[in-house]
Amino acid sequence: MKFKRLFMVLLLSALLIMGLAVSAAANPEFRLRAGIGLNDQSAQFASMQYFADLVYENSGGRIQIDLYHSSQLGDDREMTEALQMGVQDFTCPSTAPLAGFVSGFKVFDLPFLFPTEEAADYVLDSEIGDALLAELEGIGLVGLAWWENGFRHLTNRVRPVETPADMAGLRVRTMENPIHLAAFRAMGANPTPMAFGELFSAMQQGVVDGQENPFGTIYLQNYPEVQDYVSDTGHIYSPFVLLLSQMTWNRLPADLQEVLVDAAEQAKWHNRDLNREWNAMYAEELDKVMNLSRLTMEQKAAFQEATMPVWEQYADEIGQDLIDAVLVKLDEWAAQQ
Ligand code: TK8
Repeated sequence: MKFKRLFMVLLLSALLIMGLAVSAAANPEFRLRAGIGLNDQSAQFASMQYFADLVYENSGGRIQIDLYHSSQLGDDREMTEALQMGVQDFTCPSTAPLAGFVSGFKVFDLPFLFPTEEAADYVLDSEIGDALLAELEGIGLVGLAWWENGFRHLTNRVRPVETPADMAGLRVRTMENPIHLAAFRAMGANPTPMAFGELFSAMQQGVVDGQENPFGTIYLQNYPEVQDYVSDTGHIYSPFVLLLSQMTWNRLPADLQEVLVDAAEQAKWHNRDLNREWNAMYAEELDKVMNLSRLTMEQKAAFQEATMPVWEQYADEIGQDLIDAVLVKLDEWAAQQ
């Protein structure tokens, strides 16, 4: 009889603990929403999932992050504004459409600024990147980490592009950023700024002839269905920035704020590694389905030379001090190679 009672107590205790665990999973203390522009096949989405899983695990189930992809919650600028209003919790935009939010972000739009991804890491993870993230605090945003979109390459449906002359007159969609527009005008194109979510249909309807994005985006957004030519111009390196609403941050206790910061840092390296692996893989896939022009150093130099005037044109708007600081940091990186 005694054994039976002990067994029932243990069984009821186990059921109670399981019930509490299930109820915690069903009812997290904080249920947050994260929106991105890329689709659920992207390295960015996989990295957001990795981040969300880390946060859930390290918060003991107290924070659940629901992920929305493919611009379901809006485009980069709209989602960033939603964070400022406190109606969305996370997003991870390219820095280019945020130039209007943080002027210093424009430095990353200077054509051919970064020679490699590792050089970009060195600058973004330095006091320069920290200072730019800190500028977000004044506008209702918390910059959690610098993630990677990657080097941008040109696609179009008109002709192979291997020299600036080949770019003449091409109607190219760019992100909504004055320096990107100026760079493509300098290369001879006829650029149109447009939100990411509108891009595929604009190419499908012939509103634009081409666009520019990293290889993974080109492949996973099915651009080969509406584009015939891709050139590995690598004309601009795009960072992503993982953003949290200041209003959400303020609602969280310090221990959960720390969980988010730590998870963002871990997910940053996961994102960069995955993004580089997948961009290289998708370049090979694109070579099978599009006419891929792999430019020589000399051909790339011609595009770089054509875009140099843009640096002088925007030096005052960006701040020569910031540009010089980035160039000094890049020299520091180069000296270590
Ligand atoms: C996705 C965008 C995209 C960017 C663009 O949200 O707009 O072309 O490269 O990755 O940020």
